[in-house]
Parts: sequence; C-alpha cells; structure tokens
Amino acid sequence: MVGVIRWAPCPRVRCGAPPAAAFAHVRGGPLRPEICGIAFICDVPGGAEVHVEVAGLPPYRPAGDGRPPVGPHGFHLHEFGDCAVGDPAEPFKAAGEHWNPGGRLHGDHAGDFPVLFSNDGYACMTFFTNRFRTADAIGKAIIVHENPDDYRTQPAGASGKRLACGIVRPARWFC
Ligand SMILES: [Cu+2]
Repeated sequence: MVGVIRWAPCPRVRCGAPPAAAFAHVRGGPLRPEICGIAFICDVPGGAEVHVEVAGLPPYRPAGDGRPPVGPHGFHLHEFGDCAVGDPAEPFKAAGEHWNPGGRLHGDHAGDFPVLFSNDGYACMTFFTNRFRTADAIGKAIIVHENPDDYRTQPAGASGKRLACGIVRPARWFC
C-alpha cells in the first residue's frame, strides 16, 4: 500500500491515546477492474467513523427492462477477509455474507453501510456507525456492489453482484 494518505478529521475524537485505526485497499474485480479506492476506519466515542474514497465506479444506469439500476452502490462490511475472485461471473463470494454477529435482519446488520454515491465514477463519504469498533472490522472485507441496497430484501438488500473488495487491516496512522 503506497500513496498519499488523505484523512478527514474525526471531530469527536478526544485527546489522549490515539484511537484504533484500520484501512482497506478496495480493488475492482473482473466485473469492474477500473475500481480502486481506500477506506479508513477509526474509533470515535460511541462507535467508529468510516471514510471511503473510490474511483472507477461504473456509469449510472437507470432501472429498465426488468434490470435494477446500476448505482448508487450497495456497500457493506462482509464477514470474511478474503477477496479471492472465485467465479469471475459472481466474484468475491469468499467474503461471505454481511457481517451480522447479532443475527439481525438486513438493514440492521452490523456490517450494513450507507450506499455509495458515484459522481461520474468517483465517490467519497464519511459516516459514523455505533454498530462496531475498529478492532471488530479488522480481518473482514469491504464490498462494493453493482446495484443499490434496498435495506429490506433479505439477506443482502438486492445489491447484486460484487464489483470490488478490500480486506480491512490494522493501520499505523493516527485518525
Ligand atoms: Cu455486500
């Protein structure tokens, strides 16, 4: 992992010991190899803050002919830190399902994230979740899907195929 690190400040962080931090290098699979990106996770009081920046997302395509729209993109933390491609038509199945330690319905999974909005292929967002801490996310996988997450369809929100994958690893940087 090389490159410039750009990290939005965590406004809720307190002085003292540096918070736990993690990152994932998100890479496109066979369905969209152009995707590259980075996600950072850091502990903040009450939960974790996730910052993600991704380029190379596919162009938006509205729903039609019985097909769901392409974008905004379903985005989750999946249970296994394994980005093996496997079947190139159905990539990244090795990452398993959404991380869901509480056995909740989809929409309330610990690994459920907001959808990723593409701006001509580029997305950037920061959000807070109280569903896990940074240490919980390490060793799991961040997945970007082709279709939007409806937050209702079980177990995965009808998010469609898996376009990109990144394993969450410990980071040495301060948040
Ligand atoms: Cu997913």
